[in-house]
Amino acid sequence: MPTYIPSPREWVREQVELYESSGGTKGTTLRDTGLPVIIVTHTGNKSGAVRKTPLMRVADGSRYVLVASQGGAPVNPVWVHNLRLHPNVEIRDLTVVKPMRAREVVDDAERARLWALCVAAFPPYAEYQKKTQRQIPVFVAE
Ligand code: F42
Repeated sequence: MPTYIPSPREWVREQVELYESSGGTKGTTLRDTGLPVIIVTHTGNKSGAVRKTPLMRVADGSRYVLVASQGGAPVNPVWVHNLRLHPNVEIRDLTVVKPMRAREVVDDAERARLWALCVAAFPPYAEYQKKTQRQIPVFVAE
């Protein structure tokens, strides 16, 4: 079993810890927004370690849309590289945990349709995209 390496960011690490230790009944929203969060468990592209990343919950039917916004930072979050190399992930949505496969969305029309869902679920994504030069990567977990 590869080791789990928690996020170096304290608030992220603590959210994962609370979400998982409560079996998906606590720590399931983003701070004071009250908007739902999922936990994506994936594999480090260099370390091979288990990584856990909370993301906003954007549902498209039974699929999830994963948005690599990182608050509109200039560079992609590291988990983008992890998902590109190791697409098999596990997604926790509250009490339900499912193995899924993440695929980066490259088709413009598909991305446009999904982006509208993302912004509807979490309006700040639109601001984050304006803030950064990069096109924010979007994945579908299915
Ligand atoms: N981030 C988003 O991008 N989108 C969201 O919708 C989002 C929502 C959200 C909700 C709640 C919450 O608590 C956090 C939320 N975040 C959201 C933040 C998100 O959880 C991540 O912290 C953020 O996207 C940054 O991702 P990151 O993968 O860059 O994480 C950093 C902090 C990190 O963990 N870095 C590690 C480190 O040690 O510096 C590296 C982890 C890693 O994967 N390492 C690789 C490996 O092989 O293990 C190798 C490193 C390399 O260089 O390739």
